[in-house]
Amino acid sequence: MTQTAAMTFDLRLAAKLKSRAEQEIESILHIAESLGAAAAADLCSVALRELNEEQFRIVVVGEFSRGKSTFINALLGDRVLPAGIHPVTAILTRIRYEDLPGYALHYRSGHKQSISAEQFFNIVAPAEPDPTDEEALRQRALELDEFLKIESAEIGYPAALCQSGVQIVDTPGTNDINAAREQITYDFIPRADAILFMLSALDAIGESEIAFLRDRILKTDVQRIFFALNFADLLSTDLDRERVLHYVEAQLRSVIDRPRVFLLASKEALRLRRTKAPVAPDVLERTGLPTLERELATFLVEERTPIKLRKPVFGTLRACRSLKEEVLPVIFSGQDLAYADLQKKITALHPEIYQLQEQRDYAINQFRAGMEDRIPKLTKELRRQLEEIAEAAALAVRNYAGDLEKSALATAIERAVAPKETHLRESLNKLSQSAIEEEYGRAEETIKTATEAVFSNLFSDSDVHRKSLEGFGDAEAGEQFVAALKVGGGLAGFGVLGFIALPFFFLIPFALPFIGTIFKGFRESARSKTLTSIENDVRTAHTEQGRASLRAFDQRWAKLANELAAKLADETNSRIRDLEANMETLLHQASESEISRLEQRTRIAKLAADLKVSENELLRLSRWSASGQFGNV
Ligand SMILES: Nc1nc2c(ncn2[C@@H]2O[C@H](COP(=O)(O)OP(=O)(O)O)[C@@H](O)[C@H]2O)c(=O)[nH]1
Ligand SMILES: [Mg+2]
Repeated sequence: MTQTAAMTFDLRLAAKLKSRAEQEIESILHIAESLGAAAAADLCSVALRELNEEQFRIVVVGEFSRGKSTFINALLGDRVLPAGIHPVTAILTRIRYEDLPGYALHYRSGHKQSISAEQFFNIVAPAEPDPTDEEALRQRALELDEFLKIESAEIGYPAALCQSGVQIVDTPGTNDINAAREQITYDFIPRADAILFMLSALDAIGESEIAFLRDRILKTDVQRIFFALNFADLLSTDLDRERVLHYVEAQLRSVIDRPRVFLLASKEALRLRRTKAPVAPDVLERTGLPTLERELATFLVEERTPIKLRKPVFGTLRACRSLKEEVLPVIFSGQDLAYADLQKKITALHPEIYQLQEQRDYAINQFRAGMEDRIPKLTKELRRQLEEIAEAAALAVRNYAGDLEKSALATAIERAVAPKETHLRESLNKLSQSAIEEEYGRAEETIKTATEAVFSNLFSDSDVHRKSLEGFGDAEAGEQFVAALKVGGGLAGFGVLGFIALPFFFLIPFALPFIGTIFKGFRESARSKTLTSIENDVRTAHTEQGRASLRAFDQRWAKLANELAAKLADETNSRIRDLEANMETLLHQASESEISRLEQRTRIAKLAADLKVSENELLRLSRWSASGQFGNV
């Protein structure tokens, strides 16, 4: 086991914060259950599940043979991934905790297949066939075809680091010209908690690496990047090491503020971690790995943990609010109402609920229609930008002045297209997001008004519930939290929608056409003829890709509308269920004798007090989240 890894990669504070949150959520869940408040209990259960599913995700990127896989192996303390493999067989691989090691492949068809470690190594790092053996070469070509059907791989591994909640993603080289495979890497970047950008201390940093950083990482808003200068063992003097470090830092500063750069000797670190004999700490320190691990851990604890806690904590605070504002007042007021009055009220509730259901259907229909109406404008914008991208790609070929060499030309196209593609995703996501916010917000408002009407009818002749509200109200703290969220979360002001922020790549699946298929008429001799034919092919390929993107956009939009409509229905239904359940609780309580009523009152008052304590704890946690001040946790 990787004892050393566990020690330098210390995530204990994160675990502590998490277990604090867990404890409070559990006690609020218990209170909700004791009060028979199903909707609030659901919110708490969901929050608990989210909390437990939260993992830190470290995504390792960089060009081929920078030592990405070797570095990951060193982190894990074992040879989990094959290193030194042929670029063609590099696939994105996720590694997470599992008691026993296990390997699986995910195919593009959606199929998942478990395989042995040996099979995995054979597929990803096959022995090179003898170039004179035709049968072996044919076999190899078949394997490669088969290989292209694989989308990604997944490894479960019993490493201490993973057990403490870290998932690691190994990505294929960023200079892979297989666009489909590259796309997967891009999809993972925005979802990373930390990005480890692997560079070589020998090559320092190249133009394509800067371009990748600028156009692919920084454009997605990911600022959490660590740079490692691997192969530091191959630099002979300290002076060389210093020099490379400073050079790379200076280069990086042109695109990023205060870059965090570390010298690293991954291969040596892995060797040391795998030796059975005891290793003096300073020997391992010299590989640079422990320093990097400490920095990563500190970053994950201080900057990512608060963000991870936010959603479950906020969900539970919503449950608290519902308990305080809806459930407890109803219960308290019920105790002061005569049984007969209550029955009357409950009978009167049926038509109210029926009306509420009608309002729900009305709001949902409005929402669907509104989403439909948005399509033409969004599609028009998408089409316009896709045409621009196709044109930019073609233009890059026309103006290409470099050597007539596939990968250089591909890089030129990529460089022309990448910023436009990023802009497309960003602007369209923004447009879509605000359209959805408006439509969803309108529907939510309709439902909210209708629900409130039911509540106020129910209690129009009694202000008991309002009084009890004052007793538990901690409105100020709640607002502070919401305000903190607005600042931190970017998207705000929404009840539900704030948390279904679209993933960056959700709406516009857009991949560069596979460059390899474009270079049909590639002949080094006839330069201008070749370029013209490539230009046409590039334009055609992009136009076709554009059509596919438009179709996919339509489909995803429709799917999203359906999902959100279902969510609206769910929300409303759970409010209705809650209302009905509350009425039942109320009736039940009214029928109890005076003495047990007194007992009940004491019991509920105690639950209410407990609720307040737990809520305050969560608010404290959420304020830490907003401020990053963990002080004396
Ligand atoms: N000397 C030296 N070799 C290394 C180091 N890290 C990786 N390598 C070697 O470099 C080659 C490429 O490493 P690999 O991890 O497969 O790179 P990847 O393609 O980025 O995943 C392998 O042969 C490794 O053994 C290092 O720090 N020092
Ligand atoms: Mg690799």
